[in-house]
Amino acid sequence: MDYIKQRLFEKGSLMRAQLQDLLKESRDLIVDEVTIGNVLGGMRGVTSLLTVTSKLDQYEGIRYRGFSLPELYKVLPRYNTEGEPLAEGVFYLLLTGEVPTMEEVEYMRKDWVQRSEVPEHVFRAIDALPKTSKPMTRFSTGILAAATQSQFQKQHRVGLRKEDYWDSTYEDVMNMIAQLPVIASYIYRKEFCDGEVIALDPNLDWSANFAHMMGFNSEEEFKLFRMYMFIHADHEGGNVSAHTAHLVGSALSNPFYSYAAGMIGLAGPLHGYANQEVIRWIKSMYKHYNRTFEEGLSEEEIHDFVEKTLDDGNVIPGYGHAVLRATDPRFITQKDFADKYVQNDPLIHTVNILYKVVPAVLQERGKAKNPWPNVDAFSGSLLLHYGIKDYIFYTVMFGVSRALGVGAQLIWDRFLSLPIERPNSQTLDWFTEYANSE
Ligand code: FCX
Repeated sequence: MDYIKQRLFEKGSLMRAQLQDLLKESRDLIVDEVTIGNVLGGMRGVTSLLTVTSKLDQYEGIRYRGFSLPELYKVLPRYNTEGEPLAEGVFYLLLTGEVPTMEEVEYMRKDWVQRSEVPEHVFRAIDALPKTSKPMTRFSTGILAAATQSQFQKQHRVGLRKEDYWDSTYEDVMNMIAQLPVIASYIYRKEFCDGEVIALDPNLDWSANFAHMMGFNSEEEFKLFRMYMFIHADHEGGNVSAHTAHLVGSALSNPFYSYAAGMIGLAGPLHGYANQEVIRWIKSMYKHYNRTFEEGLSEEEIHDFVEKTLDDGNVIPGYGHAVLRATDPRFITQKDFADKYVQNDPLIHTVNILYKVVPAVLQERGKAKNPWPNVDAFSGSLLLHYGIKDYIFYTVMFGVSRALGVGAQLIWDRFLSLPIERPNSQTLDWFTEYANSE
């Protein structure tokens, strides 16, 4: 058994015992109540899922294994003090709950490099899609096609024992994570560049390799990709992409299927497409005023367009959140990055004005529970600044990163033998009759 699996096995055995004790001692303990408002409100806030990798605090934002983003900057291995946390270390932490050493990060890096060869038919499956296919269609198709490698599926068919499910799930998740930047950059190069594919560099880390294979090779661009992959890696279990992957995995669908399903969920405008929507919306604002980014817009003009968007019955993309009730720390991390590395970018200037204007307008309207920006309000402007102009690709980048958290959780789902999910549903008449009977 390799080193990381050994660590996982030791930890996992203790957690299995913890879970069994919990079930034995406290199976009937009530942790939450469910109202009709919850049922009709997307189960918002109802505690009903077990996620080991991360927890979202409504004011402080995401914590990976208890560490906030600023704390992770201090503890996770980086190539130098000015650098960004390495994805290999993020995954190690999410998976094992332990902060890795640089040696452990290097072990993971080499392991992913070795697992990065994508079967040829994956590219053929992507190529077979019509030209009109969106990048997320290509990406999820690629992941599904890669499922032919699934060791979990093969072993399950020949009678794998339940307590061993985690082992081949681990192999699948590791292979999938290693291959995602190759698949994603293939889509990017084919669709938005000259079609020339760039080979993986075995000396680079996972995030920098993604940048390299997309065609970005400066140290600053590597830092951008490391930061982006780090902040998007996980957001606890109830968001659409993470929950979908967990749900589909609960039917013992293999990790490639489960993750591809999660990616289809990420492709909604209220979730992972919001990073594209932000840029599309800002462009539409400039078009409305017939102005270029360089010519800029005044605070008043931006304010009026925000009001107009709401009056037209649309949401302001990049603002609001189902859980957060403060500015998303992932927004702050990106703003800090921009403040440090980017000077005089007109689009980023607009994003900063929006940060001044939008919360007050949303507060005045009194509808959105959270008037503050989320991660998507900033990410597109940074990517655009560094030359990733085709914003319909942004959600694919988000998706590559999210594999770190969701993949780690899938391994734990199988380690802890979490059962198939099957909440109860009732008809509208049932709810009405129930309400009338009370
Ligand atoms: N602009 C305008 N109205 C908004 C709003 C926004 N940014 N955010 C919320 N509202 C509205 C809702 O549409 C809802 O109106 P309704 O009662 O007429 O349906 C009302 O305020 C209450 O919604 P609220 O409870 O605050 O928010 P939800 O939990 O229902 O929805 C999302 C959360 C994120 C979906 C919502 O804030 C939104 O649509 N934001 C814009 C899209 C976006 O940025 N999504 C990315 C979120 C995140 F980062 C991610 O998951 O990737």
